[in-house]
Amino acid sequence: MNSPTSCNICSQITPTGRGAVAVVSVFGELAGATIDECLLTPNGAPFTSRRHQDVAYGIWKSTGEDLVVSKRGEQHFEIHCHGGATASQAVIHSLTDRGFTEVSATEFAIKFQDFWSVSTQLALTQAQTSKTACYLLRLVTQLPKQIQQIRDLLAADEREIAATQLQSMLSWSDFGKHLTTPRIVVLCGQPNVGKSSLVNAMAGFQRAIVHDIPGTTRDVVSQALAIDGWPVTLKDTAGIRDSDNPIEVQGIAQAKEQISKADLTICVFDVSETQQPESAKFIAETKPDLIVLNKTDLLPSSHPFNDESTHLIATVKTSVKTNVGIRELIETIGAQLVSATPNNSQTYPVTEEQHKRLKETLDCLNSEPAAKLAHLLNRLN
Ligand SMILES: Nc1nc2c(ncn2[C@@H]2O[C@H](COP(=O)(O)OP(=O)(O)OP(=O)(O)O)[C@@H](O)[C@H]2O)c(=O)[nH]1
Ligand SMILES: [Mg+2]
Repeated sequence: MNSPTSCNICSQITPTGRGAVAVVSVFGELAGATIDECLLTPNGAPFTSRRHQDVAYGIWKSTGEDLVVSKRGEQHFEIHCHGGATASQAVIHSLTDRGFTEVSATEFAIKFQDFWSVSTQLALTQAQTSKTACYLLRLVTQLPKQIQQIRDLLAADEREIAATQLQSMLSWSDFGKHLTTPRIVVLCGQPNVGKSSLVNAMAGFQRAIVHDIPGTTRDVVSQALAIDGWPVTLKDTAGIRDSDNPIEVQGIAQAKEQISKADLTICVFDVSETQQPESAKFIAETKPDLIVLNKTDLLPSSHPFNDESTHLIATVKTSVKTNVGIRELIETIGAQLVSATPNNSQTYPVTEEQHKRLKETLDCLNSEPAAKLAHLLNRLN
């Protein structure tokens, strides 16, 4: 645990917005005296005379607000107010009036814990599904332990073992990043093939406008959803074709940009319309990870993709109209997005900064076999 230096800081450590309780944490050499000055306890005795970890009810004199104060350490207190911004902000104002500096919850936490614990806890607060929260919750304790183990290995001059462990952690960086950052799935294709209809079918509501006029979608339409518990941003794009319409041309340019940034690109075709040579050209240009042959209700018994240009690409047949193949499509996307998961003892970075620190340590180990220990440990701090 880091020992905090002399300073007077306060922070709301619960999330902003509505909640049952808002907690303001206070630290510093002025903390005790300020709490005693501002808090009226039921028997009038100063709160700081209490023991470590004691909890007491009181009234915050300047606001008349009922609250509960707990003593976390000689210079560290927590003030539990009514939820919402008003009560906690009033407490923070009376603290800043008395010389405290308001800091973010992360800055406050980093005074007491190391970077690895704080940044992983912060990532946990950003989890969007219970599945990703489970992975992150395990890392809150295991990642700092693993970092300590690597520090110990370096101190014992076991550099090769440390490098192997760093390498193994970094091999899961992309998985770790996507525990909080949704993967991007882009649907592209020629106009009118049913891209927006498929987005709506997967989202479960009418997110995008659907129409039988080709060129309906212009802007990129994004929809957040969870596929097999993994956070995903689904992007519906403008149908790609040669066009003189300047607005459509912009939409098509945006569609191509989205394809270049996607984690998974899905090319949608209308089985009843597609000409094989055109489709092959389109596939060669967009290089999809998955092909969807939509509108099978119009042409149920055949499809035009039994050629060499597509046989290596996974294909799902759908009909939005008759609700066929949508579940299979969702399952195939999930399987393609996350083909492997780490075992329970594997640790890995979950933020860009964590990745950077591990990578720099490994690079240093590989490029400077005689690097000084302090130099290596600095990178892991
Ligand atoms: N028969 C049938 N019609 C469908 C199916 N899926 C979509 N459609 C219809 O096809 C038309 C075009 O659908 P959209 O979802 O707007 O197509 P899009 O690919 O988004 O079109 P653009 O935005 O113009 O690129 C609409 O009339 C839909 O109702 C399907 O599986 N079967
Ligand atoms: Mg559309």
